[in-house]
Amino acid sequence: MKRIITYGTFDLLHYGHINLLKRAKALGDYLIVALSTDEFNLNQKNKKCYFNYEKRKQLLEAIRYVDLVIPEENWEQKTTDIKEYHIDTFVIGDDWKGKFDFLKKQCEVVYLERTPEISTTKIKDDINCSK
Ligand code: C2G
Repeated sequence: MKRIITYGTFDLLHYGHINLLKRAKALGDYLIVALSTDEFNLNQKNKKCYFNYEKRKQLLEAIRYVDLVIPEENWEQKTTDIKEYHIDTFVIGDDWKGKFDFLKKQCEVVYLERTPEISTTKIKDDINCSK
C-alpha cells in the first residue's frame, strides 16, 4: 500500500484544495493530511483561521480522498511523520517548490501545480466587494 502525506491549513476549504487532495490520492492508496492546528497557524504561519481545527478536520474527513487527518503542530515534524506513518510520497502545492527537497532522503517529494484562479484571500475579497 502506497502511503501519501500532505500538509496544510485548508481554510476556507475550496476546490483548489480538493484538486490537490484528489491528485495526491491518485499517487497512492492511502492519503494522510497533516492539518495545521490553530496555534501553529497563529504563531508560526501568521494565519487566522475562519474555522477552528476541529471544524477543518471534520470537513477534511468528509472528503473521499482523505484517509486520515493528523495535527500539524510545527514545521519540524515532517521527518518524524514520514518515519512514523511509513510514508512513500510527500505531496504539496508548487507554491512550496523546492522548500521540502530535504525530505527526498526519506521519501519521494512531489510538488503539484496549484489551482491558479482560486484562493481563500480571493474568496474573502470577492465577498467583501459584493457587499
Ligand atoms: N492549494 C492549491 N491550489 C490553491 C490553493 C491551495 O493546490 N488554489 C494547495 C496548496 O499548495 C497546499 C494545499 O492546497 O498544498 C493547502 O493549502 P494551504 O491550506 O494554503 O496550505 P499552506 O498554508 O500552504 O500550508 O507545512 C506546510 C504548510 O502547512 C502548508
